[in-house]
Amino acid sequence: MSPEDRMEVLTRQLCAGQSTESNWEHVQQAPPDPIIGVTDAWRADPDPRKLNLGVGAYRTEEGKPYVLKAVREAEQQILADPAMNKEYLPISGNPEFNRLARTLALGPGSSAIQQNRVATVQALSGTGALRVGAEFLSMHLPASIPRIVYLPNPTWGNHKSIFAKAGFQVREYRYFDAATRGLNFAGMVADVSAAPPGSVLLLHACAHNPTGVDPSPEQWSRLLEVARSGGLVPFFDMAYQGFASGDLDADAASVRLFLEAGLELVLAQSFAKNMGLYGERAGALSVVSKTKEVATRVESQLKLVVRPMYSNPPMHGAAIAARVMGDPKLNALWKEELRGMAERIKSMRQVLYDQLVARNVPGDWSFVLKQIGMFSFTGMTRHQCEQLVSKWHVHLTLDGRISMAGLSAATAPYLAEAIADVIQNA
Ligand code: PLA
Repeated sequence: MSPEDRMEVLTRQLCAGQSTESNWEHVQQAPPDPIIGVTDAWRADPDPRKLNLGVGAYRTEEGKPYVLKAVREAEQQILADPAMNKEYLPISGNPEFNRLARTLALGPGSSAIQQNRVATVQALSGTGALRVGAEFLSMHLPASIPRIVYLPNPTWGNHKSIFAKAGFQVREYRYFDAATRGLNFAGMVADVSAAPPGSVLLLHACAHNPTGVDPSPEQWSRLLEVARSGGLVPFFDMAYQGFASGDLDADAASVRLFLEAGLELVLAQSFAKNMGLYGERAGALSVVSKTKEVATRVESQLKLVVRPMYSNPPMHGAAIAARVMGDPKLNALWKEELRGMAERIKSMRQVLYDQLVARNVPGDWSFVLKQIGMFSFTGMTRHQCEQLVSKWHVHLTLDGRISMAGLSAATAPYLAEAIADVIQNA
C-alpha cells in the first residue's frame, strides 16, 4: 500500500471510530538534533576516553559542569527570603529581571532606555526569545512586506527552523570564507545590500556560532549603514555576551552602535552561557521602538504572543539572574567568574594550537588562536568528523565545530592526537 493509500484508509477508519492501528502509525522517525544529539551519543558511548565537544557548554579544567559561585549565592538568598513564593509571574515575566537584562545589553546610558522606548519580555532563554521575536515580527511587520529573514551562512542550525516556524522565508547572506577562515565581508555586504526593504537581518551580536569570526568595529559601522539605507530590521542574537572578550560591555558594542544610530531593533538575550544557567532557561526579548508610545503597544502585543504559547515564563532562573545583576557584590563576583571562564577558553586555544603544531599536523592552524568565543570552526570534513567520533570517541558536530569550552589541558593532547590522525589518514 502506498503511504497515501494508507493515510486514506487510516483517515476513513478514524472517522468511522473503528481504527485498528495507531493514529500515529504513519509517523516517521525523526533524525537526532545535530547539536543536542551529540550529547546523547556521547552519553551512550561507553569508552572512558570519550570527549563531548559538541554542545556549547562550559566545563571546568576537570571536565565538570560549572555552577557559578554568584549563582549559588543568589540561590541561597532566594531560598532564605521569606517573601519568596511560587505564584505565577506576569505574562511578560519578572519586571526587575527584564529591566536589568536590557540594561546589561543596551547600556545604562542608552537613550532608548532613558526614553522608555524598549519593550522587554522574559523569555525561555535565547531560543524562546528568538521564537517570540520572530512570531511578533511575522504578525506585526507591515502587511505589504514579505516575511523574509537573512541569516549568515553558516549560522546556528536552529535559526532556520525558528524563523521558518514563524512563517518566514529563510535566505542566507555570505559570511564565512573557507579559504581564509575569516569573514567574507564583501560577500556579506553584497548580499545584505540586495535584501528587499523590511527584511529581517539576523546578526550574531558577538562570538559568531559556529565560526568564531566576528566583524571588526569598522565593518560593523559599514553594516549599520547598509542596514539603515536598505530599510532592514536588525535582529541581534546575543547568546554569548561576555564570552567573546570576557567583558560584558565590550561584547555589546555592535548592538549599542546600531542603537545609538537611532535604529529600531530586536534583541534576543540568553543567560545560558554567561551565567551558566543553561537549564534554567533565563533569557529576554527586547524590541526597541522609535517612541515610548509605540513601545507600550508593542509590549502589549508581545504578551499576546506569549500567552497562548506558554502563558508566562518560569521564575527561578530569572530570579537568580536578577539578583546576580542587581546586587553589587554578586555582580562583581559574576564578572570576575565570567572573565575567568572566557580566559580559560582562550587558554585552551593556545594549548590546542601548541599541541597541533608539536605534532606537525598539516595546515595552518593559527585560526584556532584567532577565532572568538566558545567554538573553533576547524574546516574538518564530515568524514574526518565521523572518524573522530567512531575511532577516537571525540564527539562533535559534523560541520567540524569544536566546543573549546569543553576542552581541558588534560584532554587537549588527546584531541590533537585524534585530529592529527584523521587529517592524515581519514
Ligand atoms: N543563539 C545562538 C547563536 C546559540 O548558539 C544558542 C545556543 C542559542 C541562541 C540558544 O541558547 P539558549 O536557548 O540555551 O539560550 N547554542 C548551543 C546550544 C550552545 C544549542 O544548540 O541549543 C550550541 O551548542 O550551539
